[in-house]
Amino acid sequence: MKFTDLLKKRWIEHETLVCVGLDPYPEKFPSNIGRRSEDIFEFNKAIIDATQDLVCAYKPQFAHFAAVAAEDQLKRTIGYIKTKYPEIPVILDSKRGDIGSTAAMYAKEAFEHYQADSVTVNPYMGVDTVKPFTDHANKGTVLLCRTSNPGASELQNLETRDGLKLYEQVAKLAANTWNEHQNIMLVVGATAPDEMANIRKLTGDMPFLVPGIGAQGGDIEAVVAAGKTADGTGLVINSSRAILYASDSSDFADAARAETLKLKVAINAYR
Ligand code: NUP
Repeated sequence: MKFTDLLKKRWIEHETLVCVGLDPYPEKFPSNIGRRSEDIFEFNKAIIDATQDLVCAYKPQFAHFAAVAAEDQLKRTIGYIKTKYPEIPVILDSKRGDIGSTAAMYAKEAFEHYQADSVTVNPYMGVDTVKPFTDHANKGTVLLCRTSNPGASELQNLETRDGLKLYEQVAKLAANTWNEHQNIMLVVGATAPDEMANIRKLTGDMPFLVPGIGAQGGDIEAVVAAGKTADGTGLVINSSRAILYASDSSDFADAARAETLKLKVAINAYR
């Protein structure tokens, strides 16, 4: 099934906009799991089994695996989701971006090697570097538009032509000329609700990946008000550390479930 259809089905059938981010820090794992890079899959599996009915997506972050030479653990994690819970879309967060010929290899890496349903991409190099991803019509391409980090406004909020900010130009291109296959989604940080409202005006019902809730302090009510679509969906609201490390003891999976449920209920209260 097409990535965007998987997502829509999940939003409706499971009444959830929550995405659990899989950002493994082995040194934070509970001692019953072990704290080696080889223990990452078992940790992720416990988190996935404990939260699968509460999420609309999972988002493994590539660097957290690659930094400890655990790419095999990433492949196993995505393979596990795709086999056991094939209806849950996986967003591989690797923020790729390069000239077209290399971008095609990054797309192959994400969609064929790792079997992700979508991948985060830096659009700064322009259309020829985005197209190798969007040409995979059934997969999702998640473009950085207005990120959640403290320095995001330094470049992304710069004024450009037609009175639009740089992030608004990205949103406009993404919603129009770049979106031939209707498979683009945008990263819009929870820490920037005003910008999110501007982006929503430019993009119709385009789905947003929203990091910045939880550990980064984004406000759920403001995010839902600024970003939801007319049917109360349109958002994939990610939380990583606040869920994964809710407890550092053997009850970590139960604690992760409780945090995920809390976030789901809090979001739904404002939809
Ligand atoms: O703008 C962005 N902000 C952000 O935090 C774009 C992202 N992809 N992320 C990612 O979301 C970040 O790399 C991390 O994997 C996750 C946020 O984690 P946490 O703050 O919920 O722990």
